[in-house]
Amino acid sequence: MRFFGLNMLPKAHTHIRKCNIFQLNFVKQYSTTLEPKEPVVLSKTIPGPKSTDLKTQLGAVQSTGTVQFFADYEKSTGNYIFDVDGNILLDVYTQISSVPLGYNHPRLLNLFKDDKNIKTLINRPALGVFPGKEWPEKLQSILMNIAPKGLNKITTMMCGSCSNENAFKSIFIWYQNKLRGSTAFTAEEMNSCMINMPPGAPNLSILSFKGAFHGRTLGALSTTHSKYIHKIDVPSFDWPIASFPQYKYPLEENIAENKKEDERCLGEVQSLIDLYNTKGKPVAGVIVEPIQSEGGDNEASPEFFRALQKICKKNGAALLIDEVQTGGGSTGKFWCHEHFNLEFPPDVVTFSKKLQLGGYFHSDDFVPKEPYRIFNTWMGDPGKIILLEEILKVINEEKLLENVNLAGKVLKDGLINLEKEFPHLLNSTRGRGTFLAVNCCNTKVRDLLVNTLKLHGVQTGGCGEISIRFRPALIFREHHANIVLDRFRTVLKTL
Ligand code: PSZ
Repeated sequence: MRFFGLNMLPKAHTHIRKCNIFQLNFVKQYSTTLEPKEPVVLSKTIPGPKSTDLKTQLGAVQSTGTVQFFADYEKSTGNYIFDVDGNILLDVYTQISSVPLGYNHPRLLNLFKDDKNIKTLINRPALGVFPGKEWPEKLQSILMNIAPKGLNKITTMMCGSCSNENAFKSIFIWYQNKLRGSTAFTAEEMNSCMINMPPGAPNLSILSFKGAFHGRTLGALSTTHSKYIHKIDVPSFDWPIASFPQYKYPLEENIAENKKEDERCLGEVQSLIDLYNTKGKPVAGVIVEPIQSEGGDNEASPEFFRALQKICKKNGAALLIDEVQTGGGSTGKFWCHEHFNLEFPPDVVTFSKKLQLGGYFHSDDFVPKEPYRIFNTWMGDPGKIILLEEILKVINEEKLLENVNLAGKVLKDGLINLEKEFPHLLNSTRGRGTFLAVNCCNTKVRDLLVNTLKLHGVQTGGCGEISIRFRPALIFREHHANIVLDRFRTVLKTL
């Protein structure tokens, strides 16, 4: 077959090896991930026939409306996801932005040849009660090592939603603690909280932004506003929702207008804080994504975030930055908010996805004085920390953040060129590192492009109403960006 070879890879890092998956030559790159040279699509449709059969099988017990295809995770490798119909897609969506080192990275596979690691995996503790002897050291050397500057405490959790959910609770507890000072809980508080009434269950709120996505659990869902289908029929808190900036692109040609947009949104934040104060539901915290992801990859300027932090400080509200999707390096810095040069550390930073387990970093102030207030069975997972430790080593050793900036520049410049070639179809390329998106002229064209790109071997994702987003792994290189751009051009020409 014709599609494997060497010519698109940087020579110093590559050599070719026979590999018996399909008896094809695979390209070996960097710390040994074997990859096909380019995508292969064998089936006429995706899902192909085998995926369709499996969908029917799964449909007997589960809703399958969101399933795109069934993957073969034994064969998937590096930046390429293999499906059960023999299709090999260049994956620039990576399980909704959650795969840092691609598929079957040899360094991660190796970890589970170690008996000690297997024992960590199978003896999963209730970490809040019976942590293993290595847990304090692991938290210090792995998670605190990547803590956002100024945050010296960590609460580990499972997923993004439950991280936000518990972070909200920490913020409410912090807020009430400021009011209560050193006095003990009153009998009235203890009794009223049991029937969901104030003063024990106080009327506090979290301010969020239109277009935000912070999860689907009940508290987090009240701060999610990206699609009605996430929310309809589910009761929500009456919490304030401010506008998030909607910029005009290219940014450098719309500076004054975009600055006005920042001011409009920030004005709304302050007015809503005032309004909810008078309503008797003071804003205890503000939650914000550094780049709104599900809502359409909406960016806001560093100035916006710095001013938002000032508003929070002035009004005694905590600033929670949700780095569930942006955290872990794909914006070219480990945390996206590092791009903003905030005057103070954020109060809380939540994470999940690429970091394998969920949780939040915070300062001492957000540790409840009493035990057992922020708690659940697992409180994270030491098995996932084994993976995270190795992932962080590879990121450092292979300078993957530098790579993200290099590969991201190729992809971003290429998208801007495609915009110029196809101005009736594409506009508003934006983002940082490889965390990029482009707008299409309408939703129909966007959906068509995402689907046709897949049939040309590139798995992307839609976000918002009209955007295509790119969320490759950190091992996505310049030559992968060129493949994406070539295929994208081919697809655009067909419209
Ligand atoms: O439709 C969904 O449920 C999706 S699609 C992408 C996500 C969820 N992202 C999860 C996410 C996120 O992007 C941000 C910024 N905050 C919180 C979450 C929730 O994380 P999980 O899904 O782990 O609960």
